[in-house]
Amino acid sequence: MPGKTCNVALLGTKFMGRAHSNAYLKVAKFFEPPVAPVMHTVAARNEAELRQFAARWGWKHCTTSWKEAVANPEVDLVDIVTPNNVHAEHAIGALEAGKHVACEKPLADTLAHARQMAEAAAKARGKTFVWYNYRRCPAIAFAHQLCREGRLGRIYQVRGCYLQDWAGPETPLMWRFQGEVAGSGALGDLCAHTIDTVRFITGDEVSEVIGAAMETVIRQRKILETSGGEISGRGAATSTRTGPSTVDDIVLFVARMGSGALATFEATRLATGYKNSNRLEIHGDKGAIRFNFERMNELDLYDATLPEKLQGWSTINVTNGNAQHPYAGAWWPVAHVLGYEHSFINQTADILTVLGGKEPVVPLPDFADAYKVQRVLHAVTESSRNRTPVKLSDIK
Ligand code: SOE
Repeated sequence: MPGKTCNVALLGTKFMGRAHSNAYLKVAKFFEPPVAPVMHTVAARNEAELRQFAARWGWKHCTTSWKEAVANPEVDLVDIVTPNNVHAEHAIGALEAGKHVACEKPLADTLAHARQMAEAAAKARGKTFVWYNYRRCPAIAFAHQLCREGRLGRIYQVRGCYLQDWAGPETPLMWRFQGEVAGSGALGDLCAHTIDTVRFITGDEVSEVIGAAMETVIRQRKILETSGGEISGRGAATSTRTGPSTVDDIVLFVARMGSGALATFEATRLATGYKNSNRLEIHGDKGAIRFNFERMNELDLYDATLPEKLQGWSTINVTNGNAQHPYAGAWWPVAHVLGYEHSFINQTADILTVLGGKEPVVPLPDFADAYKVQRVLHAVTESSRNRTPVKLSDIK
């Protein structure tokens, strides 16, 4: 890393572009990363939107050519927030250009693309990172630490469910509903987070998908055409045309973990009434944890090693810097809580820490690690399609 700065090129704008831009802007205000980010270039296809985005967030340069951004010798880190089906092209191009690469989740739309990314990363000079940002909600990072300390003991059972309700019949045919772009629906968009979080906290891997069901409930969605004829994700319908949604709105599966624990996973964008309820429960012989992102600063802990008369669920507000709660020392006094955007700022601090040759607060997923999640996504899809169990040992 030349000097103590890292020139960042962001590929893509929209929701994750905003979350990442905000993180680059804020990180050095709250952390002392060994390498400071420079918001060097942002690339996107729609020039008018791109210029407005660059000006609003303070990106120095903008280009409609991702290849130009990736080839720029001044760029050190390429950050990919484009749709899933171009993650591989963008990431492999950046790795071959000698860059470090950060990529939004899931790693890719398909197992084949994800494998190409992992193989390219294994040969490349640059480091790789994947934005499984929920690892950096302090309560989840704390659960990781507790589990690794042995506080839960032998894990019996895991229960993860990620519930949203924004994908009803009125939601247009965005790229997230086009299988050839997204790869999958609730599975890759939401369940990928849960699978990664379970792996992260327990240190265990899914060894078998025992059974899975994936459902496309809403099969036709309105096509919103922008002036450029693109399919937009928002605004009033400009046509009565509809197109096929080819992804899962709901996914459920039962899995066996390598330790022998049984796990149930659920992800849906049709859970009427739930907006972003990313929940996890892990039960062991010494204790249990409960997490719900809608109360993201809190972790519920059950200590089964206490005398029975003292046992009960305790709710820990994981914001106490004096107690060395992860990331808490960088933020506000205890109980002055954090939000969604802080998970991205915490991750940006860890990425810059690793680029500076130091250790992150908790492990960061690279392409090889995120490929393990993609193998589970593929196993779920195969199990649902064929209505059979799928062992992960059968998936390269
Ligand atoms: C939409 O489902 C979404 O933005 C996901 O893509 C994100 O990964 C999740 O953090 C919030 O919901």
